[in-house]
Amino acid sequence: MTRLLLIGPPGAGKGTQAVRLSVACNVPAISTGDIFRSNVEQGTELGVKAAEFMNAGKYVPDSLTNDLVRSRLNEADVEGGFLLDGYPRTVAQVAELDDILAGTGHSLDVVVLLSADTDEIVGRLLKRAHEQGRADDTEDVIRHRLEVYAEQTTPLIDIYAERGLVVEVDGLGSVDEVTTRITAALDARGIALFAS
Ligand code: B4P
Repeated sequence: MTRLLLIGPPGAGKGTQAVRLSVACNVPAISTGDIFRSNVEQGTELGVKAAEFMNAGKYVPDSLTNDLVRSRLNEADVEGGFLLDGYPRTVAQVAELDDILAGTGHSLDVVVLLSADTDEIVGRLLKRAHEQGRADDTEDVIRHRLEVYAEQTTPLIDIYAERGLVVEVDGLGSVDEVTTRITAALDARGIALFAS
């Protein structure tokens, strides 16, 4: 019955770790980035609107993002818990999530803050650009995404830290090492873990 958030700069490894933590915590992972990308690929109305922002390294407007998450968090499979990867990313999204959770009578258990320095992040994303050709992984767009993160998402760290929810985990090292660090931090907070 774990409800957790994964926050961190682009390229810190949120998506990579979310897949593993979803198994470790036995909850569905919900990645707003993945949902937007899938809508872009399918050419939906949401995808067309989202692509304009994503390709420029901007956040998709809160109005679009909040509706999407509200409807996803009302689905039956998240009643027993969830992992939100990359949401919330703005102060307005925090308020929206608070409201959604208040409506369900649940609260968050932990916010995992995955950290990584800028050079490492830029290197990883340029590598991903080479491998996957994502439109938001060019160097200029990556730098802009980092600025947007610093401006709009870092204030969330204090908000959740004041609630006593944040565990910071170093995102440098191999994917396995980072997973081990996160699961150890969750275990130390009494979060139930399942064997993968
Ligand atoms: P995301 O999909 O969340 O994109 P991201 O931040 O680049 O992904 P992530 O951080 O998960 O990448 P990962 O480290 O796993 O969002 C994309 C866009 O969607 C946003 O820019 C925004 O426009 C929009 N969006 C999403 N959510 C939104 C919201 N709530 N509000 C508004 N807009 C929103 O992977 C990076 C690379 O590093 C990969 O190639 C991976 O293989 C590699 N890697 C991972 N861990 C590694 C390790 N330990 N060592 C070496 N490489 C590693």
